Amino acid sequence: NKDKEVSQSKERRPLSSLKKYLDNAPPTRDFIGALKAANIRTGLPGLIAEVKKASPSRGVLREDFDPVEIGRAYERGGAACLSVLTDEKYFMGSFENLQLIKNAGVKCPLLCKEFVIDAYQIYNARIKGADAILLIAAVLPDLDIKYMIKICKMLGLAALVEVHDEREMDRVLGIEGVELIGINNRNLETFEVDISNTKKLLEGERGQRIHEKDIIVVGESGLFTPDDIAFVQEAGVRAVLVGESIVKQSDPGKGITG
Ligand code: IGP
Repeated sequence: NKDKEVSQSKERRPLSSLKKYLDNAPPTRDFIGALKAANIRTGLPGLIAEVKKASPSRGVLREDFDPVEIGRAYERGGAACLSVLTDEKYFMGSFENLQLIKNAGVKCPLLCKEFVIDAYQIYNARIKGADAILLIAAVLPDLDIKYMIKICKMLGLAALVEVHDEREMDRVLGIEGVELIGINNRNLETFEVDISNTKKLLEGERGQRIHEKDIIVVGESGLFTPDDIAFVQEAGVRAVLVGESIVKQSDPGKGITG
């Protein structure tokens, strides 16, 4: 039975078939370095601007969605990095969008926003032009996170490890090699957003540990106004991930600097 499983998964996704593409893949860009540089340059959190057509909680965000136009506008507007949804089922994204943006000459490092549950997806993201991937602590055991971070390092990718409560934060702080943690303000079960979640998870001893480990924290979801950004910055983030509020603007690059 086990053999059958292996051969089926091989048939579906032969990792070896990716090898020749991996050997020819151009070098990755420094995702974390770009966030740090933007933070130091502007005194504001580095922006990861999200290319997102739709979401389960909000439906279609933009009818005239053109991933390349949006990616270019974000870059012009001063985003440090981009996040590109590749999940098709819930976000109407695609790997094609990631490749289109990369091939259009956008220079910002790219986060592949995919629900990663196995190593194949990481190799695939690397080949399709990603510079970073997302690892969601709510769906991955500690050992998988540790193993996937090793794969990322080997491939030159950054890993954004996402948490949304204290328990996940404590787990992730115990995993070797974590350099970038995202705090999601959206409760994944109720879809409710509360930006004070970022503050809550950075208070006290946790904040201290993060500082000592030189981990960059990204405030994620539900950020709309300059006050929201100031609030999470005050809480200790050096980067933010913003989707809805900027993707909906008539000029998505313009909303960034304001
Ligand atoms: C962006 P918002 O509220 O600005 O559109 O959120 C981003 O944080 C959100 O899309 C997100 C997400 C995720 C999507 C955060 N973590 C995990 C899919 C999977």
